[in-house]
Amino acid sequence: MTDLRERIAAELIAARARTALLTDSVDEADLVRQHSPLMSPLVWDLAHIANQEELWLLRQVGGIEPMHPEIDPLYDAFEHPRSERPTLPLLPPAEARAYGHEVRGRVLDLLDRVRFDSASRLEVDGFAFGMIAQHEVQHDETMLITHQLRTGAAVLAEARPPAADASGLPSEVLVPGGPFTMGTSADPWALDNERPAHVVDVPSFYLDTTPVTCGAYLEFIADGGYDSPRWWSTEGWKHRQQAGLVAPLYWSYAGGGQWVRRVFGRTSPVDPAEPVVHVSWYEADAYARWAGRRLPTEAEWEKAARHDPATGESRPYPWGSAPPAAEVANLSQRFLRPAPAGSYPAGAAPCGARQLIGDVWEWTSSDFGPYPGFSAWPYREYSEVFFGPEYKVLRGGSFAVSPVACRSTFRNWDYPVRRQIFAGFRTARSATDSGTRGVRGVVPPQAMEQA
Ligand code: AVJ
Ligand code: FE
Repeated sequence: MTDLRERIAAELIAARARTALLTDSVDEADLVRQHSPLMSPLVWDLAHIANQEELWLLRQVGGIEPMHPEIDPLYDAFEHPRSERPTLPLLPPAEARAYGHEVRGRVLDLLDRVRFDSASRLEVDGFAFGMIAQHEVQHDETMLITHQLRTGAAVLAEARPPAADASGLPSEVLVPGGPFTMGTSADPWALDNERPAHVVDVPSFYLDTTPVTCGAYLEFIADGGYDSPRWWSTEGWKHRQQAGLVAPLYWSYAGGGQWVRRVFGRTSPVDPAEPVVHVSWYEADAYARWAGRRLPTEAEWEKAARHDPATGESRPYPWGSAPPAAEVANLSQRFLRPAPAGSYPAGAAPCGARQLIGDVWEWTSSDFGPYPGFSAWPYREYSEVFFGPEYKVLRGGSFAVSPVACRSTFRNWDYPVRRQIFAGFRTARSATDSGTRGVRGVVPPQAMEQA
């Protein structure tokens, strides 16, 4: 119990440190401004984080009376779309901060006395506390997305991940066919859409060893990929035309074959070794077809990330069950960009794939839907209301998410047109397909270097 209490306190405190950095690094005008109609003003996220923490921990777990019931509707994500939020009578920055501070003080008091009573499902294994820690770091990623959208002088420190040596890495790895356990019934902090564990038979396939790099993506651009409808789905081509897409979001052409990209207020040449980020599902899908390949299904992605052929078991992370350390994955906004392809050999999966956790969210070909036996918990609006073909699943987490909300079973979802999220992708092919395109040669799995 002491361990659980300490873990919860540590997760909540770490999340709040990041929230504070993201909201203290800009001035008041910047906090209340809407930087894009796709995003809330940062001051909305700040009070929404506090309001959810009050709702679930103080009211539901603690049985404590609402502190300011009149503000609840302002911070209910379903009452007001993001585009409307700047017109609401939101708490000003100082009051939003004070509200968060007050709630957190009471939560830490509650944490000292809560008994994690088995009669209350929200309390068992500290689930509600884990859910709220995950909620805050998810909004820390949302707020970082807002930081990337904002214009003006850079305010976040630029820490760059070290260079990687990807030479000798095969371009793809084999994941042998057969059943594996997808989802989880055992992880106490897994969210409802990750449950329950169920067996899925996945035929043999090959998966890119690393996420697709800017260098590879530049070849697609140079080959006229954006101008050839043959690589695009019908919907994707329509969108490419309407939106005038020519390159990933934040890229601009500098002439002479050079592209530059803006990263948190600073512009620099596109790094060919870095995984591509800020592409829509439609662009990822078109690139994959151009490469003679396809996006992996969600089941393929998860099998590559956690199935251990030596034991037949599914593990929490590609490298096993130890929580993500700095040596295995690029998480927690430690660097504000993905690490070069081939980084993190210590984080490789048994199949040899690298960087499945962290760096960039990876688009999969799958629609967001319930697993067999799904039941909404603790509220329908976390996942269930989003199930359907209009959302595509992303896996693996980006450099912007924290370990508490990142694991091999974690599922994210968004519209196929979205590009402001930290999303990239890797490609796959069925073992029965040849996967022709020159940019992706086929290397026998035996030649693969195991980390
Ligand atoms: C799981 C990232 C799609 O940001 O909309 C935050 C997470 N849910 N507050 C989102 C979430 C409620 C959610 N995503
Ligand atoms: Fe939220």
